Amino acid sequence: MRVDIVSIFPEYFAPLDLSLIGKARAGGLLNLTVHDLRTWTYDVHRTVDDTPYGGGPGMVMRPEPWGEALDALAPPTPGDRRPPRLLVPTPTGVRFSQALAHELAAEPHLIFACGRYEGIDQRVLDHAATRMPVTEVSLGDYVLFGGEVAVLVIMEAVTRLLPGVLGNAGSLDEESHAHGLLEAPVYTKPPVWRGHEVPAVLRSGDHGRIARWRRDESLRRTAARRPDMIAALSPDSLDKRDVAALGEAGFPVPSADMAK
Ligand code: JD2
Repeated sequence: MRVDIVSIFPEYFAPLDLSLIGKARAGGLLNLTVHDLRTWTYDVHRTVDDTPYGGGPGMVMRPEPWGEALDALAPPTPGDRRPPRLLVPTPTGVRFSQALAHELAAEPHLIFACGRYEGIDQRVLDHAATRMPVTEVSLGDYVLFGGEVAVLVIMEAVTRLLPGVLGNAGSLDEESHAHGLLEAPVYTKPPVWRGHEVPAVLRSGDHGRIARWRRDESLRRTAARRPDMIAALSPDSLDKRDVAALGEAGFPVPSADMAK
């Protein structure tokens, strides 16, 4: 997969040299380049911002450097070749999710445009959309200073889905959001640490009881922390023990009598 990131703070992306992302890059699975937006400025001050039309606080990123950057990174696509997909982090975007990470991991070429200030002149995105798919994306309902951290998050989620990045050990089914429930807690040695014991069931060797315990913990956790995820469960994914576990977690299951 090819990835281009455009930002006025290219140094922000130093973490992408490390750990498994760095290894994916070194191994040729991920061809990632970070670009300084100011490469495409020509005034003596290398200006990237200007005052907003209509007034209001702050500054807006001017369109010209972005237009040139996108011309350089996404030249007119010859014939039937797929154009790159442009991702623009913004607090007004669609929510980033594991499902979107899977979509992005299947793309041959991603371009990330990192805004700062009050964001990028909307015409940049409108014009880009005449040439390539554009997705405005948000990490969540809080306000950051710019898009750089969002790109780090998205690249971490996407890279671990690329074929060959994870060994067989950490395969796809492991994802906390794949089953529609949060994962159960995890433990390692020693069996007692500062007076806290590893749950006996996990040391019992009884794989049936272990699976049921993990399922109960998943349900308990999800009910306590993510009631929205419980509400989204299809009733026929719950058996009678699931309904009992949810009941104990103080979560009345609608149509519990439907449970298998
Ligand atoms: C960004 C800003 C608009 C006020 C570029 C914020 C984001 N989940 C998220 N929260 N905030 C962002 C984000 C992303 C890009 C930019 N700002 C600051 N923009 C109004 C402040 C500028 C994501 N993804």
